[in-house]
Order: sequence, then C-alpha cells, then structure tokens
Amino acid sequence: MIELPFAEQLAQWQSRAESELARRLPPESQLPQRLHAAMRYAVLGGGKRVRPVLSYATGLALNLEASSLDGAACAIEFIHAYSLIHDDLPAMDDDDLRRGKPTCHKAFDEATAILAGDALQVLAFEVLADDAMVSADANTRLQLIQILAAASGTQGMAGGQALDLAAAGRALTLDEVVQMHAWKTGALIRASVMMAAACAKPTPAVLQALDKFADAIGLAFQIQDDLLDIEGDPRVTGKAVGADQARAKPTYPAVSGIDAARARVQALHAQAVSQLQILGEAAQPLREVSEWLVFRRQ
Ligand code: GRG
Repeated sequence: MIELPFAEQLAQWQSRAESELARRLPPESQLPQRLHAAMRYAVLGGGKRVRPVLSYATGLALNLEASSLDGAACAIEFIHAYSLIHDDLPAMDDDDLRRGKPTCHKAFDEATAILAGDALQVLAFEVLADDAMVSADANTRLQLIQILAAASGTQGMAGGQALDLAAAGRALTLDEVVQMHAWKTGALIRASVMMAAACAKPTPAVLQALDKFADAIGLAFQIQDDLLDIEGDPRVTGKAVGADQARAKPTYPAVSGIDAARARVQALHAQAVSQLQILGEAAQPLREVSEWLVFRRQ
C-alpha cells in the first residue's frame, strides 16, 4: 500500500465518501422527486465526512481496502445526516443554518425534512443488508447492523438526544454531561471504528484497544464541538456561534469552564492515541485522523 501525505489521504477519503454516498442515494429524477431531492441536499456537498474517514483509517490500520468499507461508511453517514436533519427541526434545536446553507426544513419544508431523515435512517440499514460492497459473509453483515442499530438507538444517539433535550435549562454534573455526550455523539463515532474492526476481525486485544480509542476520541470530538460553539468562527463552522448558551445547554465547557474543557480534549487525545500503540506504524493515518478531528476549527 502506498503511503500518502495525510492531507492528500484525507482529501482522497472525503472525496471517496462523497461519490459513494451520491451513488447510493436515490436519484432526484425518481418519484418521489422532492423527497429524494431533500435527502440528496442534506447528505451531499458539505460535511467533513468524519465518520467515513474514521472507518477508512481504521480499515487501513487493519490492512483492509477502502472498497470493502464503502457500504459501512455510507450507512454511518446516512444515520449522521438523518440526525442532523431532525436535530435542526423546530421541535428540536430549531436551526436555520447547517454547513453554511439553509437547514433541510428551511430549504424544503418540515414534513419533507422529517421524511428525508426517516428515509435516510432506513437507507442506512438497507445498504448494510443489501450492498454488494459490504462483506458477503452474513455474520459480518449482521454484526454491522447490530453495531449501527445499538449506536443509533435509545442507548446511543437517540437516547443522547433525549438527554440533551431534557437537560436544557437544568444544571447537570460533569458525569451527566459525559454520559449525554457518549450517547449522543460518541456512539456513532465508536460505531465508525468498530464497524471497520468488525470487517477486519482483529485479535481481542486490538479490538479492545480500538474500542477505548474510539470512546476517548468521541468524547474529545464532542467537547471540541462545544468549544467551537463558544469560540468558533461561524464562517468556518458554517453554523451560528453561541447557540448552546442561548438554549441554556449544559455543555462540557459550561459545566467545567473553558480551560478545563481544553485540557480534557488534550488528555483524551493523548489517551486515545496511546491505545493505538498495539497497531504500530499501520495506525499512523488513524493517529492523524484523530488529531484532525479533535483539534479542528470546523
Ligand atoms: C435526532 C435522533 C436524533 C439525534 C440527533 C447527533 C445529534 C443527535 C444531533 C446533531 C447535532 C449536534 C451538534 C450533535 C453533536 C454531534 C456533532 C458534533 C455533530 C456534527 O458533526 P460533524 O461535525 O458535522 O461531523 P458535519 O457537518 O461535518 O458532518
């Protein structure tokens, strides 16, 4: 395998994710056109593709070709896109701007946005069940479906979102904030790593190290997101700054203070990277991915 400079490798994974997503989405020309247009609008042409990139980088560390991970990477990104559409709805965060453009319900309408989210969620599991690029081994497919379902459900993203909505205006402890983040954001980040691992079937020790890596990186990613909501540049993040504070959300920096939050991001990153020792040089792109997503400005 040829080693690329990280920026080049990252751009290659992002553009791979973009075209693999595009070809798995239903065409706008097909009935119901407006729903398909909303799905494509919400998924394509924006987004850092953090979760597919994490899957590809984990796969590379475990000697898997990116092509064997396209299905899993797209399934995770479809779930992520659905969560963003629903999160932006008036009944949830009521946001007008996402990725620097009008949110799905603003560009279309609320009913279409709800349906687009629903259909993307189903599409994710359809891809895992049917896609020719997902491992032909039925047990692996089932395992991928189990990992993604658990990460998306009440003990994962949906549960975390419920805790988040219930927390507005309430004082949470730091442990409660960490629990909320672990489900709301961490679960899907962890699934991105663990689904790639499920395809490669590494030793139990490697699996455990990757699990710890993903947990730490998921929390660091969300704390950085909280920090960007306070001190980010809206021209770079593509969304309004100060939204969490305006909604009285108990984020990590709101509870611990900004300096402690920054220090925790550093510590979690170090903790995550230390778990990758077992994979040696092959994990170098994964180390760089974790640095990119933890110290991002976008
Ligand atoms: C509606 C079931 C349901 C869940 C919503 C994940 C989530 C729960 C809401 C999204 C809003 C949000 C700010 C969540 C925190 C996770 C996060 C940092 C999302 C943004 O992910 P990025 O930075 O976004 O990967 P891009 O746009 O780059 O894809």
